[in-house]
Amino acid sequence: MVDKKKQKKEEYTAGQIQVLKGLEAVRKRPGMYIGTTSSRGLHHLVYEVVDNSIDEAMAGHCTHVKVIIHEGNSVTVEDNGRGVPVDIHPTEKVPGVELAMTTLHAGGKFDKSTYKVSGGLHGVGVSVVNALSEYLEVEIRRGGKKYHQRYEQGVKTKELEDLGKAEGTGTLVTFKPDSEIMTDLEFSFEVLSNRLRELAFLNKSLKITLTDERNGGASEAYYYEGGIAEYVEFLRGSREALHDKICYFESSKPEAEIELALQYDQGFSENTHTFVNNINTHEGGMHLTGLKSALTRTINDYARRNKIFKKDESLSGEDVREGLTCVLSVRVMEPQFEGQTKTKLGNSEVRGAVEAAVNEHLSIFLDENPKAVKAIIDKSLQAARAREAARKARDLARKKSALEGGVLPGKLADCSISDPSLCELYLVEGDSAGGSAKQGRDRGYQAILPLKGKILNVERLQGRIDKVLSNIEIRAIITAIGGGIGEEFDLENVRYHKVVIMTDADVDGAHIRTLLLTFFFRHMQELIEAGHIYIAQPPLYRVHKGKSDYYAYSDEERDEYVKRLGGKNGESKGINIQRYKGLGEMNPSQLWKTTMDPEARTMQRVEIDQAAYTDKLFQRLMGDDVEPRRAFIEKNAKYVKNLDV
Ligand code: 0RA
Repeated sequence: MVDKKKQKKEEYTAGQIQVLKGLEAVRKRPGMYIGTTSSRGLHHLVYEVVDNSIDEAMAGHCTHVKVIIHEGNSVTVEDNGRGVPVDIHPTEKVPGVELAMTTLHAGGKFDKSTYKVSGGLHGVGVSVVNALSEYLEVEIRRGGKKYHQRYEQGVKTKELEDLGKAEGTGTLVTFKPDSEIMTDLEFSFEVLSNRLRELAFLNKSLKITLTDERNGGASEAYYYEGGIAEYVEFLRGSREALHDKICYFESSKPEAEIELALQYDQGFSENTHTFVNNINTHEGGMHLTGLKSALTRTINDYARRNKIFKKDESLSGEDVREGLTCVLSVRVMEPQFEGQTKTKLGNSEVRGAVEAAVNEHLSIFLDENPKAVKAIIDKSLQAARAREAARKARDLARKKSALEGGVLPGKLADCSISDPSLCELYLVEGDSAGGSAKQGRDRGYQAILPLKGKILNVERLQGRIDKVLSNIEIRAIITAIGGGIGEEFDLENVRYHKVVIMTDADVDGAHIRTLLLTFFFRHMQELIEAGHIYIAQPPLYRVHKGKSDYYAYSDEERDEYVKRLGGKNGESKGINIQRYKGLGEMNPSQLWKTTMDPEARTMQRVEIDQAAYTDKLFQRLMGDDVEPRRAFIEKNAKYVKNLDV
């Protein structure tokens, strides 16, 4: 005979065991769920919680999302949506909110009829955040009442509590990432603000606020009635517009909801950013393909119809995208994300939908804005001519290098093995540091290319690839790396899988580093995306006493070593502190030990986290406008405190 009461109890226990197993899996392998336990994963936790509120906004129920970074690095995300359901789930026998907080992928169980941020890059669900938090508290206002529950390391510390009467509806989640799991615990205001701003642009008329309660406090609010049209204006930044009116439209098709904004400027780069359900599709995909075909076709058709072309002229896709700032945002019910980073839209039906929508609305825009069209087509024709000139210049450069016997640059001290996956190329500022690096290196797999003087600022020469190629230092870098540049860049031919920028820790060094990064970003972006670009981290100090030698990479570390050697500050007890102003102050063996030896060095890998943001950054740092650069350097002065200003 089966005892009913007992059976029920066992069911509950089995459910609990499932929950614990699930959370345990997350805590055991956090990387599987959030990528990393370092800074990137840490911020991912916030996005995961925010995404739920954004989903609620996309469903039309929420107008304001508040994010607060508290002292001690806990974070609150609050929205004025409907509130997470609190009623007991019919089969699981726990409140809806508890289910959401403790079961993996529970998000979709509630509500399938709306677009979701989840399912793409993030979308692992808030239960993962819960599992990876020292504590998480949730507060819900719903049905005239307020509810509260608390969890520690994903496990509830009490049942959902009814706190009595309350007005309005909404959800508030506060969590503190668990220091037993996360290796980074410090939230970056800047990182969060960039993503939240992006989300506000993508969800027009949704207000997102970010408050930092730590040291002094700061607060920003993002609210854009114009949505991605305002995003385009923001992204264009200081580049001068070619036409005043931004082309903007929304179109609802069975396959997708489509929103597009674009504007041309006097610059030469293309800045197209595509999103699917608020996720940046870095690798593009079907929606982007549809957009590109429609753009090329519509502009060519217009020019032909209006007899703007000379007889056999036509414009290529690249020609019509030069100087274009464009944001395409689509909402798809069941997005298929493909590609290496799962940021490529695979749904083929979306391609035709986007193509048709862009054909239709761009034609209308062109017909209604004759002055804009003229400027756009003139510019595209110039692009076509410049492209032809560049092709000739490249041919010439190629022939020239053939004349030089296809040889590597004379200044390059190459390594002896040839497997790119094992090889490293150091780009070293100055001949003297270059000399030390040559002597100190492991010549088996480490190659050295010393760079003399200033590197060309390519940001001011966009579209002038011939000028870029005429610079000797840049040519040496291109030849040494071996993959070519721009549209012809081929990762397969790259000779080193680590290209390491090694500059002095002073203002000039920072400048050269930025110039090099600008060059890589504009002309070898794939090399950055493949994770092949690094920044060497030479020590800032040598702390020396008797036979002991310590190298410190920060002020804190220096103080730590001083303490370890029994001193209070630099002067005491025969401790000598040497501050390295340049790489040249280290002898070859010190340079090896501190900066080049894989066993001992730390290197920073360069990542393009937010291509839109990075584009703006280089615009500001390296473009023609002096003012934004000064503002940027002043704003970020705290990050350069270690530099020798
Ligand atoms: C599913 C159903 C309903 C609300 C939510 C999810 C919801 C989840 C989160 C997470 C953060 N904020 C949220 N706001 C809402 C309610 C469905 C209904 O009321 O009919």
